[in-house]
Amino acid sequence: MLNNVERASERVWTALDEFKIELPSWGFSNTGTRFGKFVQAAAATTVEEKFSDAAQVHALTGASPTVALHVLWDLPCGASDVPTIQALEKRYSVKAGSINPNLFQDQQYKYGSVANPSAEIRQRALAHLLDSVAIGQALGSRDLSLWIADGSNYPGTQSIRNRIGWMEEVLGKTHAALCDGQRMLIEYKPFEPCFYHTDIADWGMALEFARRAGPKAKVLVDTGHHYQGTNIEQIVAWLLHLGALGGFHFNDRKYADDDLTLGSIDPYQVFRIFHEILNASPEERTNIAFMIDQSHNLKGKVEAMIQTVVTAQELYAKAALVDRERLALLQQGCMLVEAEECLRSAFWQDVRPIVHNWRQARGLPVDPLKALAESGYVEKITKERSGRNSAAASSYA
Ligand code: PSV
Ligand code: MN
Repeated sequence: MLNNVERASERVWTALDEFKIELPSWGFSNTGTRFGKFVQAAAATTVEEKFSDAAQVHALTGASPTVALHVLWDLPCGASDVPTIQALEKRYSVKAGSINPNLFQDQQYKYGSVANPSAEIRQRALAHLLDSVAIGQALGSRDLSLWIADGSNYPGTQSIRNRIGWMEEVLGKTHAALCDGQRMLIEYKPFEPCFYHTDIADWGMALEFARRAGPKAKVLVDTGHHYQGTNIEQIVAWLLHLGALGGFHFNDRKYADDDLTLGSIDPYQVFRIFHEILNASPEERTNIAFMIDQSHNLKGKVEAMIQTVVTAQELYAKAALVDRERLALLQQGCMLVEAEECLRSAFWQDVRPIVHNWRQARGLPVDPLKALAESGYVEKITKERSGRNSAAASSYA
């Protein structure tokens, strides 16, 4: 018979074994704010370097076997770049993960992409989506991850209603091209780059677009894409209830879409989100894509990614510690303080010793950040890449 402590440890180990989180290729390259970029000597300058960095994070954490690709940034020639990606998958033993079409950068998208008033531009946006579906199929990637930045900046300048129809039409056609096992995830964001209206502004709009597109369409929750004070775990509970939760883009924020390290501002919120996920059935959980969406302007990129994965594992482990049976009884009896304490006590428990034991048992470094520092990897890539990065820095001057 296991005692309570052993049972809790077992729950944490099971949770850690199943927890995988995808790395964003763009999190390894130089990115910045709209005011400028602080170029880092060690940042990845090619897709191969992004794979190499992702592989390093996975080797040290054992939790990130896939890397999300942004089509325009990582496959600039579209489907003809697929063999290059496949060769990198082999060389670095990390797989391509979600495929992210880019409908926000091209000059033609000034007034929108799939919701642009021009039928010709909408058609071009659809063509890019269909190319991205084909890339996903060629790479055997499950998820097409859509962030559509469309919207407008001033009242009266666009027909909100027309744009709903245009968006619906293109998403429906994209859904029709998906093969078995492929999904499309619809991400929402209330503002930025548009500052009056955004065509997919919240989870309700994303859900409705997903429902109308078809059963392979699900909602993607980016934790940085909400107004201050939004109860994100409630959105998560609803999407789970409706079988519509496709996945997450994890990051933290203090003000807007700040791209801060997961849990650096509000770890309790991440814990509450994970608590809702661990309340779901194991089947529901296997189909939730956990992805990081962070671009670090100041922190070292590989270091920040490892710190993020480790934080995610720790918060997931804490959520696994919650005594759900007891909590359910307390909730049923409206034992408010006891119920809250039951949840809080899991959050406040230091799970690091359990996570360390788990890492040791799985042949992983007990402290991945320390192992990175000792590996000499960052020094090596700094030497190899600094020339290219300083050339880029002078071109931004
Ligand atoms: C937009 O803010 C976003 O969250 C989308 O997921 C993009 O693909 C990503 O950031 C990278 O710019
Ligand atoms: Mn995102």
